[in-house]
Amino acid sequence: MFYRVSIYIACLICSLSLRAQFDPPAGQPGSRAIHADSNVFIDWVKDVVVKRGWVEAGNESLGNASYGQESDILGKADLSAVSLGDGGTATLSFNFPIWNGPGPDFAVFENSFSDSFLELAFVEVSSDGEYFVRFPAQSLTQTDVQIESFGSLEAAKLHNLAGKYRGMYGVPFDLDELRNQPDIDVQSITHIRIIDVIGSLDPLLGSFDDEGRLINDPYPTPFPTSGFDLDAVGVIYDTRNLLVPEQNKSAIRCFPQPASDVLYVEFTAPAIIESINVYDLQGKLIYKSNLLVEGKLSLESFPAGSFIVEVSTIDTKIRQVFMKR
Ligand SMILES: [Ca+2]
Ligand SMILES: [Ca+2]
Repeated sequence: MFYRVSIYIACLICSLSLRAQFDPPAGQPGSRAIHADSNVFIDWVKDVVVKRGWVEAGNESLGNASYGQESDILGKADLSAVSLGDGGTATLSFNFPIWNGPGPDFAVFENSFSDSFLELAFVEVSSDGEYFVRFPAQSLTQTDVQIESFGSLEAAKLHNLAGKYRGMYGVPFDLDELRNQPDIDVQSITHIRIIDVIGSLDPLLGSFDDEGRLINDPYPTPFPTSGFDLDAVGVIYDTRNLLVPEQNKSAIRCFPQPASDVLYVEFTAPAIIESINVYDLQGKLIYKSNLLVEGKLSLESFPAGSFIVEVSTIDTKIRQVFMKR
């Protein structure tokens, strides 16, 4: 009896310590997933170099993963993807460097058909294409039983791992988490590297999270589609947000920063406004109007946080981040 009670308590402690603590699958309350159609994305991958991994890390005679081609990673997410294979990598570059704006700065898309069949990857960034820093990944999935080829994972047990949502929903990454890392500049990220997680529970083959836990994900997957399937990476902030063209430099100003009840939008040259949209950082449209009375946008109905205001005039469109206190 005592033995059974001890086992019960051990299991309880175990299940408590492995309790989900990160955000849930796309579409559920609190999910940080961002749909590919979201307005927050201003650009997508321009160039890619893929190094395929093995179909099965423990059986190299099966060769490399082969599904998809590099061009499938370019442009907007569309479910066409490249299978990286066990431990395979994709090194991505962009039209403009990515910078650390408020909230997530880019998002990684896999092509999973479900909320629970998840293949995972690490994400690293670089300011020179040579030296990369990894986002601190966390996996709270149990490590006693191997997730099989078509086994299930829970998104809420995964953090800072690409592939935690179904296809067309990007996993957001916030460069702010890496702002104190030496040898990269989070205001100028030129390359992103995606590295397949080898989900084996064999410590000689497997992959570890930031806290030294083995990451359990479907293994083996001895098919041409082995490993993480990289569809796309969407950019939320790049240096174009900072480099306003010379002729527009003082054309619009939003102040104060942070704002409380009112945000003033000031034009230094005559402008005919077509629309004013405000998005939250997940890309959800939360305010829409086609006029601005006395240059004021009332923020009374807005919660505290960061937002993107997008002002479209007849000849230009300007987006600026603002904070409400
Ligand atoms: Ca950020
Ligand atoms: Ca694609």
